[in-house]
Amino acid sequence: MIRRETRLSIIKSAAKIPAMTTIDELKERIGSISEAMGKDAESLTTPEALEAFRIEYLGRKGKIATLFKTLGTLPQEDRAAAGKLLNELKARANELYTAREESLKEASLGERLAKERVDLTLPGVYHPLGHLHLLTRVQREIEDIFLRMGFDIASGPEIETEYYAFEALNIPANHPARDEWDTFYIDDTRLLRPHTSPVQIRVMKETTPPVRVICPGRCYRRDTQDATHSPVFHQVELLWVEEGLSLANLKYVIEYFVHEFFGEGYEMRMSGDFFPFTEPSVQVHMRAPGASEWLEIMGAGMVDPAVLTEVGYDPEKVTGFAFGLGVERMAMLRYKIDDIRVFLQNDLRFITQF
Ligand code: FA5
Repeated sequence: MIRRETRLSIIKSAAKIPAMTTIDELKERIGSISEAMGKDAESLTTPEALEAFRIEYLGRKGKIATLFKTLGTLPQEDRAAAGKLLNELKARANELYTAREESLKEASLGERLAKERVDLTLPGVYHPLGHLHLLTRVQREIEDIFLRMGFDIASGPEIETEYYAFEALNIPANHPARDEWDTFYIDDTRLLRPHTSPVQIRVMKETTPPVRVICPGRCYRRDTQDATHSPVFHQVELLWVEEGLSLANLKYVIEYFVHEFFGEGYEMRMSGDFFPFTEPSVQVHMRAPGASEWLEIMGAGMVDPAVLTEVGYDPEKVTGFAFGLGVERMAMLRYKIDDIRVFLQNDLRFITQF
């Protein structure tokens, strides 16, 4: 029973193998397959056709595999030569297949590139980069100089009470000095601060000497707007309270700071002034190289004993000095800006220069 089945299957498979009795017949067959294969390969323009080619020639049941099966029907002495010929045929089929596969890949890539082509001559999309306003930069630069000198930075509210803005600074209600600053009230007792000096009071009330601090911030005044005055401007307040400080220390700090900020070539002039909260009081003017005009940059002085007493310090033990510096004025001198109004006008032609 088993034998019969085995025989049957042999007969079946033998029927599929083309009978090949001589190597010449095999050569002829190889020749015609090779020729057909070359022609077929030329018309392979789609991945489907390529796959059909692979199955027809290189597949497990393909033409070449079928020829390999005939090897057994050849005389023993021809088999080696026939095997070699068949291997060459198979190698050629593989070559044709790979070459067409490559060129199809290239073609589809080319098609995609053509479709997705980027036109480099089109104008790009412009994303402008912003930067800090000149005043912010100048203020930070001033802060950095004092941080290096060992000062801390403090801040206070822009809406201030009369007590901190005036009374604690030795400016009672009927003092003539109020006229200059008595402005922009929110209600009966609160106003937009006209200077940063109230922050001195807040700091001193919260700490004990030694105090070494700067207080940068925005200020508001009723000043008529002109080339050097703006109703909104910035100051940096400085306060140093400790035992044994004198006007000479104040002068040194100002000179050192001015030199750090401006470098060489700027002239500085100090002259007497009056502030109810300092005694003696001075004002400082600067002149840019080659300029004829002097510009006031700050008011300064030794902290008045009445102010030290008000915050609970003993004026017999400690002394101190303070100044209020105009940030816009510093920027104007450094960058030769002759009108303060440009800082607030938001004109990009000005802003982007820095
Ligand atoms: C004061 O404001 C005092 N608080 C300064 C001070 C502090 C003195 C501590 C003593 C001790 P004055 O009003 O002079 O002072 O202003 C100081 C600086 O602020 C001026 O030198 C100027 O640079 C700037 N400033 C004042 N008003 C304006 C304004 N309207 N526009 C631009 N800058 C101004």
